[in-house]
Amino acid sequence: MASQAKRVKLSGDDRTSKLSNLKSTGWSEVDGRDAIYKEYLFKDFNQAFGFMSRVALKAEKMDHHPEWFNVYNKVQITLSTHDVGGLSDNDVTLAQFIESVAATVP
Ligand code: HBI
Repeated sequence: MASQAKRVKLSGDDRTSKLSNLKSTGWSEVDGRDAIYKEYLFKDFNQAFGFMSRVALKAEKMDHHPEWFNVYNKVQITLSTHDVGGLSDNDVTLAQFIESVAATVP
């Protein structure tokens, strides 16, 4: 499966470059963990849950799942690859997809 090929822990310049791009869109590194985090605020629960539904379908298709928390219009997302104990290209791909979905929410 494609996502298996991406389950290699990012390191070195590759990790630095990809993290830099993600940070430019508001993602941040998690203290004490090789993971990234972003919080999204939507108009209401309907928009938040619709966003989560779209991301969930992509996550299932990738076989790569976010750690997330939702209360009303807020969605807090942490991404890391459990199988390698840190960030992989799967997390980069899913973060980029998450950004693309969030950009479509009015
Ligand atoms: N999601 N974030 C994340 N990290 C994983 O390692 C992972 C996953 N979803 C499914 C999954 N791994 C399984 O495919 C493997 O544990 C077999």
